[in-house]
Amino acid sequence: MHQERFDDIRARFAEDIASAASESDVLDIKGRYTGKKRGILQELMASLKEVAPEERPAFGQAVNALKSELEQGVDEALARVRDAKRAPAGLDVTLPGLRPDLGHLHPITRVRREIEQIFISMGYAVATGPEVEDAYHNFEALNTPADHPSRDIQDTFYITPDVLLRTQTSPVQIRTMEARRPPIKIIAPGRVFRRDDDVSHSPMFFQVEGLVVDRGITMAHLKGTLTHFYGALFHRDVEVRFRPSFFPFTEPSAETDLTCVICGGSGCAVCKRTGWLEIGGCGMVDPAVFGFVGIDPEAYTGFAFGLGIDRIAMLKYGIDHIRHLYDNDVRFLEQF
Ligand code: 2NM
Repeated sequence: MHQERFDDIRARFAEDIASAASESDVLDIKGRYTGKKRGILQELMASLKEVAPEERPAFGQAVNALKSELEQGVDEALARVRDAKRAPAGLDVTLPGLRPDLGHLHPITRVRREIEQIFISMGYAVATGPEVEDAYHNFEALNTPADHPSRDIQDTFYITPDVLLRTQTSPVQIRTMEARRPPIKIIAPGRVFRRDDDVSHSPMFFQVEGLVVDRGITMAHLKGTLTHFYGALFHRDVEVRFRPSFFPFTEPSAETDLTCVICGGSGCAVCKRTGWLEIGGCGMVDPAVFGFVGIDPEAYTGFAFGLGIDRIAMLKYGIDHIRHLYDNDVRFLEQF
């Protein structure tokens, strides 16, 4: 009989299909056995003419039965290799998954929030205002005359002769003093813009300015406030030193120096061997500024100060170029 040929095909198919490792292996085997052109079953059917006439119907039925059997084998093998692709052998699905990368705050945002918290703890309110300002609030009311160099188009981004990108956050202090009576105790953090671009200057950077107006406010309050603030910010004992300076909006005015927080005052490359860091400016609000906002300079005095958040962030995190803060390169940002 032909039973042996059937058994032989069945056995070879079982062996082939068991060793199939991929979908293309299975499809290959399927073609070899059940393909319409020169498939093994096709050839088996072609040999029908060599079969005795009375056996032909049974032979034909047996070929068809074998064909469905092989097709079922192919389907099962396909299911098996597709499953294996989804969960390769050896994958332990009970292991914890990969932790997705979480976003986090930009170093400047972190430092700004820390600064805000320290002043909030001292009873200050946080004030904000427009980044696109008018010349009156950015210069005029700050006692900065029309011919002052900081008004120069070389230094300021003008939109029209009267509208500009604020060069400092002091216009927020002016707007606060216009709107409210003393006592006033605010900080104004935010973006400011100057036509400047080098290792320590960016055309857009962040500033915090502070303002306290009340009866009997003195420069001693200013120095004590800044000493406490910088100590809290850098988590160490620091000294603040005033060097006489000039700003149109304060009188007297001072540059603020801080004990170098890198070397502790003994002298290093960051403080250029001086033991001190230039960290900002400050002074007593000029009576002329009180005149612009309608506060009586005979009754009230006030102190004001300003500092750059970028510079603080660079010192806190040891960043050597301001550009790193604004490139938004994730390889840099991921370090914080
Ligand atoms: C500084 C330095 C010194 C300042 C003054 C005022 C205002 F509005 F009260 F006049 N706001 N900010 C000030 C004073 C800012 O930044 C370096």
